[in-house]
Amino acid sequence: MTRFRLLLVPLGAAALVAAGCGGTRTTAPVATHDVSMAKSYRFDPDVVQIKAGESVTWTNNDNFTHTVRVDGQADHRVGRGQSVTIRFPKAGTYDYVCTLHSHDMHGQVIVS
Ligand SMILES: [Cu+2]
Repeated sequence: MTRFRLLLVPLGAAALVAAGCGGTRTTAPVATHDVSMAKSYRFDPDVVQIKAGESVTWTNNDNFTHTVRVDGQADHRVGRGQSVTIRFPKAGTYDYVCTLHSHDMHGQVIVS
């Protein structure tokens, strides 16, 4: 019984940390074509809204290399001070992620 309890405590702490990270996300989409990879390990804003045929540019303003991968497509490596522009020809909701820091860095492009 004592042993069982010891196992439960660390698991509970980990779950709390994970919930805290997810809760800090921006939820309302922002109408913009520019996403900053801001210090530290953030997409700002993380949820953006554009029209079909338009592009989004991600610019790395952090001190670390990040990536942008949209819906399992090509993974774009973006070093410090660099940027990547991706065009969205079709309407839909596209999830994107930094594959190096997927726990903290993810967002959506909503194309109308
Ligand atoms: Cu990253």
